[in-house]
Amino acid sequence: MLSVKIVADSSADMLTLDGISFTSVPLKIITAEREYVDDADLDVEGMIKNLDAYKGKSSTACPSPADWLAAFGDVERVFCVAITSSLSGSCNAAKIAKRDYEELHPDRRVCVIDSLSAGPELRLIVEKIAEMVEAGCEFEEICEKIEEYRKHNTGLVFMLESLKNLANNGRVSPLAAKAAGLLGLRLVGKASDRGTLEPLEKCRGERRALETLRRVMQEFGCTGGKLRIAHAGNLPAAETLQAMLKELWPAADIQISRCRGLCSFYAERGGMLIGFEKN
Ligand code: X90
Repeated sequence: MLSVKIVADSSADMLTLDGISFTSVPLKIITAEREYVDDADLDVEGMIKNLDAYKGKSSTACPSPADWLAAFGDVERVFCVAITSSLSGSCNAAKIAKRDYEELHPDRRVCVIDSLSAGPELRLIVEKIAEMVEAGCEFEEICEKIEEYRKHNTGLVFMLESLKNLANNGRVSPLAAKAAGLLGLRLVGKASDRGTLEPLEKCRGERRALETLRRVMQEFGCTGGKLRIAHAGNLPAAETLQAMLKELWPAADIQISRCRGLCSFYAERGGMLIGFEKN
């Protein structure tokens, strides 16, 4: 049996995975005063509190090729799952690490998956890879099938109360940024096919936003399979949404988790991301 490992960057909001070797490669959140490494040691709530009080500039940085390479360890087959290449250099760094690793070890293989998404859609991809590995699928077969799964069978929608950090760091178009800072409004949007933020609707109040989320998920082909919700300090909204989705799809497999550092920084307090399966 060839040794296998899954490596995802920290935008996946995952620290561990049951049943198969897994490593998270941290991105960083940077201010003039300090640097937050988005790993298991990060106190996410503490970081958010510090950032709320901090008035200066803040930004983020993706892992380097060396960071990815270090995470590969010493295994024969590696799957990398990276945040959208349209908004981050993480995927490109993983591709460089792949080239170096395969050059160094000609009998080893690395498969890099550009999620064209963030947060819980990466989790769905990671879980699907694990499922196929455990079912005994060949490496090449998984590489092919996971790209199909990502492209045709998963999606991401989100609800944001603020686009401040996304706009300040040039990660949304000026047009989308105009939706930011409007008091009491929530922006509901989705990850576009190109892996960028696509604003869909501005909603007044959280209840409306949650109803809009449920409706757009249906419009995008969600039929209540696996659903992964990641919230940025908004467990009540995540639980309300879970109940609403259960009404529609009683058998849906729904899990709620908290955003780690990178997604908390960009989704901001109150934000929520939902990765879903579609047909
Ligand atoms: O390389 C870096 O410094 C990281 C940059 C990441 C920028 C975008 C992060 C988005 C996080 C926000 C809502 C969902 C967006 C979906 C996009 C496809 C989450």
